[in-house]
Amino acid sequence: MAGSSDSRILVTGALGQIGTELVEALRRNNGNNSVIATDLRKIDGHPVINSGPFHIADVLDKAALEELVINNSINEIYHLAAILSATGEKNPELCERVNIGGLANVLEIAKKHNIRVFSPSSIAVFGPDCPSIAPQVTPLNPTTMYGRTKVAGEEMANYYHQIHGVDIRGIRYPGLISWKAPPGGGTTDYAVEIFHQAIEKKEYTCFVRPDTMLPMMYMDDAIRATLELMNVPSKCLGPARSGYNISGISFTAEELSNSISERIPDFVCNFVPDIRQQYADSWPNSIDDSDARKEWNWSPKYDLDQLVDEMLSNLY
Ligand code: NAD
Ligand code: AKB
Repeated sequence: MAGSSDSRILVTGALGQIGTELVEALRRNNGNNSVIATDLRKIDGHPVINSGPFHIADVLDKAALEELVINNSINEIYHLAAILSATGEKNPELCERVNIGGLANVLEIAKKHNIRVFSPSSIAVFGPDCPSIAPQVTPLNPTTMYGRTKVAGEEMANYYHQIHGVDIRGIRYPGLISWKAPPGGGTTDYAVEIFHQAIEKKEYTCFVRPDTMLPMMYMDDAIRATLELMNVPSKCLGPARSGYNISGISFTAEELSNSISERIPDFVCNFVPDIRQQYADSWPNSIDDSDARKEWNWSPKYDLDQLVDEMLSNLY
């Protein structure tokens, strides 16, 4: 179980937006040396590298990943390495290779060494035919390569669970908003960039229209959801186990900008949509998370005002 003294954890993509905070939480709960952080890149002085074991590892190098698993007696993997939506549309071949190939390697290693896996999905699994409040079960017809890899990832995870008994779990994270690490090339990045620019320049050019409404979540809620899901007994989880809908807050880009202006009165936000508008338009406005609430008691804590207060007070 996550949080138990015998957890030996490996995190892929550990220097990214989520990994930076998830590794911190996992090390707090399990001890620094029980959490082996890995990433394709190294960032000097990064808190993940300074606070415990770190190795460079490409998730496409299955042999190297397996060696790390064996040498460190790993029994749990948090597989965060991925190419996100906007970067993925610039390089769909890389997106497909990393997101599907990396997960395939992790699943094979998990099967062979009896490892529990957390593998994130995304609201990007939904497409334009999804109702504006996305149900847990609905046709998944994403327009982006990233979304397609996430649908495939959920299906691969279900297969390894059903056929090979691998204990794998996942969450369809909304757009995540945080201040400790920058976002890694997604469509929802505007909701983080706006805070940095509001503080540094009092001006931001937002790449989606003011009326763009997307499901979002403060990082503290996402980390708590991840740990809570991994701590639930496997028998409590239903067919959504590889990609639970979880809901945080939905707001338009204009509502976010107005909320910042209430706290920084001379802040000006301009709206100049680019290609990322199309990806945003293909995603739902909000999320029905009743399965997660019922099966593992999921409930978000942060509303828009709390999120904006937290972001500004931590970035100032
Ligand atoms: P990120 O881009 O910030 O971090 C991903 C990390 O993976 C980076 O540090 C990168 O160096 C690493 N990486 C890329 N290719 C690699 C490879 N071949 N081998 C090893 N490492 C590699 O992403 P994130 O926001 O931390 O997202 C983590 C996971 O959560 C991803 O699966 C993503 O799809 C999912 N997710 C994130 C969000 C969000 O808003 N941040 C929302 C939904 C889902
Ligand atoms: C992205 O915008 O690509 C990510 C996501 C919602 O998966 N933040």
